[in-house]
Parts: sequence; C-alpha cells; structure tokens
Amino acid sequence: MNCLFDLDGVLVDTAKYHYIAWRNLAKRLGFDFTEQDNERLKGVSRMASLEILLEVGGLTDKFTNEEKEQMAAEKNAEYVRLITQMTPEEILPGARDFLTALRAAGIGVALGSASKNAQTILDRLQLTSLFDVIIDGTKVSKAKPDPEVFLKGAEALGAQPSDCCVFEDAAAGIEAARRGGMHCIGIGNPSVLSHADFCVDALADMTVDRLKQLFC
Ligand code: B16
Ligand code: MG
Repeated sequence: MNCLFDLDGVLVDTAKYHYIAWRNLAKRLGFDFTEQDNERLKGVSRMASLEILLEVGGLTDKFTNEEKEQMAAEKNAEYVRLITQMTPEEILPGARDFLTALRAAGIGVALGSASKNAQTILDRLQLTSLFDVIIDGTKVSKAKPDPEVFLKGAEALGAQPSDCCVFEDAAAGIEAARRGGMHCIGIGNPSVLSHADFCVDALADMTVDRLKQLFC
C-alpha cells in the first residue's frame, strides 16, 4: 500500500488564506465574495477559481486573458504573503503523526496537490522531509478531477494505482482518485464526499492498522 495526500483541507487549512486574497480581488472588482462562494474553489486550479469568482460577480467574458493573468497574479501575490507567515502549529490534527507512522511502516508517501505553492507550504510546516514524492500544480497540466496528479504520484512511487490510497477533502479530488483506479478516503462531510470508499473527520482518526484493515 502507498498513500497520496491532497494538501489544502487534508494537511492544512489554506482555504482561509485563499479566501482572504480572492475576497480582496472581488472587492477591487466591486462585488462581495462570500465564504459560501469560496467553497466552490476548493481543489480547483487557480485560473478555474478566477473564472468561478468572475461568474459570481457577473463579470464572465468581461476581461481579456492578459487581464485575467494579471488578476490571478495579484491574488497569488497576496496569498503568498499570507502563507509565508504560516507555522507548523497550523498542521491539521493528526496529520504529522499519521505521515510519520506511515513512513515508519515503510509505506510510500506522496503529495498530490493542485497548488503551485505546495512546496512553500510544506516547507513552512516543516513537512517536506516526510514525503517520498511531491507532485504539485507546477508538475501537472490537467486539474482534478483529471487523475493526472495522482497517477504521476503513483508512478514516481513505483506503485500500481490499485495499490494506492488517496486522502482528499474535495469532491473533484475524490473523482480524480476514482478515475485513476485508486482507493480513496474522504476527509470531511460524507454527504459531500459520497464517492469515497470511506470518510473520516480528520487524519487524527487514521492509523496504519486501520488503513491495512481497509485495503490490504
Ligand atoms: P495555487 P489542493 C488547491 O490545493 C486548493 O484547494 C485550491 O483552492 C487552489 O485554488 C489550488 O490548490 C491552486 O492553488 O493558487 O496555490 O496554485 O487542495 O489541491 O492541495
Ligand atoms: Mg484539498
């Protein structure tokens, strides 16, 4: 068995920082972007997130690609300023212990994140050394629910997809795992993550024994 982890919502809550930066962009564009709107951005790539935000503001098709690139760059600059202040205290409950236990058990560990800022975040959280493989938004061309990010992770681990388990908090990520032929554990609300094999509230509810009971 090998394990692949989404980042935002599984190991750390960066959604709150994405939200601050997207909401400020919406303010500059003259509309309100609510926390509920922000839910739609989870697991979605940066440019796809911008399209959703513009749709919420009734501004679809109002900007050139160049203007959109500029807006996304401004949002990202603010987001990067926020995440560079992060500390290891922000790691979600149980995540570090579970990653450490997997490595001690000789289980391969990979990151499979849509974020182009994943490496910065792992470094800030002091988690980088716990990963055998890191596949992030800089290494893939197709966003979840396409399985590319997880298939690349499995390949780099030298594992068959059927011997991999993905940990995901977003419906698009669960679908990506499924399409990649992998097992999948949802982190969060089972009604949103109904296509997962199994759901837990947090990685604090996971142990190596439980993983083996489920899939080995
Ligand atoms: P960036 P994940 C995703 O991370 C976030 O959930 C999503 O909200 C964000 O838009 C995306 O990364 C891209 O992030 O702008 O930093 O490249 O959940 O796949 O770890
Ligand atoms: Mg996520």
